[in-house]
Amino acid sequence: MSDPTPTIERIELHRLDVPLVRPFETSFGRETVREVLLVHVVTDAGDGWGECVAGRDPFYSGEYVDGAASVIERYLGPALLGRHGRHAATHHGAPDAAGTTVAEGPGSRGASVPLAASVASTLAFVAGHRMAKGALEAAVLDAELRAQGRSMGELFGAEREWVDCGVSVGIAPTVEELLDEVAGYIEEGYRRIKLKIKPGWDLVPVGAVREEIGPRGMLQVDANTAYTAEDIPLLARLDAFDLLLIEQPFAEEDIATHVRLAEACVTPVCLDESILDVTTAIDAIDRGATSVVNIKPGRMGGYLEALRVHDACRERDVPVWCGGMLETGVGRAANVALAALPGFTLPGDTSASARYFAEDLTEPFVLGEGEHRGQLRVPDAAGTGVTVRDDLLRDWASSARVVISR
Ligand code: SMG
Ligand code: MG
Repeated sequence: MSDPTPTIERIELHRLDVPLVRPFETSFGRETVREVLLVHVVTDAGDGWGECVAGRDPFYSGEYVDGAASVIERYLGPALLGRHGRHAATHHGAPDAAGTTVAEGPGSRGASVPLAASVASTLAFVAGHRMAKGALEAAVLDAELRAQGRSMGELFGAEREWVDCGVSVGIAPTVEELLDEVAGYIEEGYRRIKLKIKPGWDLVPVGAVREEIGPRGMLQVDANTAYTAEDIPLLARLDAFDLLLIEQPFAEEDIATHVRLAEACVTPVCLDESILDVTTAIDAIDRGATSVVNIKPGRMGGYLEALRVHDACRERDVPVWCGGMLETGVGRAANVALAALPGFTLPGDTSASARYFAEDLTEPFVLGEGEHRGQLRVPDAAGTGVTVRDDLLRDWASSARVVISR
């Protein structure tokens, strides 16, 4: 613990086009290629990698990958390097108790990773852009933990060696094709199925899948904000299918309509897009808008905030599960470590690499067998525990890397 806090020397941005094994369709669009933004942070104590979860288009949220790369290049990267930004000069390299992320009292996980714990406060002068900030913080965290020889799971407080995996199933051209796809995932061992829904693709496909997987199969749905208050009676009819939860049927800002739905149905309502940090999480829980929370570190500005959301939910007996954003092995590794915390009592969208990619950017995540069927092993090597493949970084590059230096 007496190691000096590392100093960031350089930040590199890598843009990749990673082909998907099959198109992924949601209520807001269809992806055939995952456009990935990777952040590589080089410090005087070693380097680290973080993955930005922003998508190609600003449809899931207001953030998108070109915007994230731009805000990092123009504002966030230079601030972390101490070049400019309102707080950069005071916080960089000298995190102190004024950094909100480390001033959380004893037992705070941030205390042993002072550089990573200072990132959020250093970047707070930029409004929003949580996915961009989260990618930077993840890269710094990886570098700092590698330098200490500690894994993400160790820092986070992972209590399991294996985590239960679910799979998110996109909107299919026909119900028959959906049933085929679901049957394939069940065969592979996935422990929970999540169906993407939208108006016109809800009761019928959900009913068909419930029939196919039987009454005991874990099933949930995700609407990605595609419905409005008028649809409450229709959504309440999903109660017939004994779902684990209904995820984010209404707009990100619309907490009130989620409360109304929660009052109108038995199925738990779960917020995803609406939960931006621990404050919005507690507010949504207190108001009765969400009785389960989808934790996606990228959406919350990073893993350290995600830990706070986990802890706040646990104190309130609100179950959480780990969401996914079609991450490569870089982001998946950290998600799997997070999902090993005790509050993650439901299977996550932490699928195997093969769910999306024929080849992963790191060692692939492969579902276990026997008693670990439908589970992924939590990496235990330092940092994320995975290594980025240089060959694929080159082969999949969609533009020249950007270097931000002091
Ligand atoms: O990584 O398996 C994954 C994706 C899971 O459905 C998933 N994510 O709203 O939860 C969600 C979506 C957002 C991503 S859509 C591009
Ligand atoms: Mg979702």
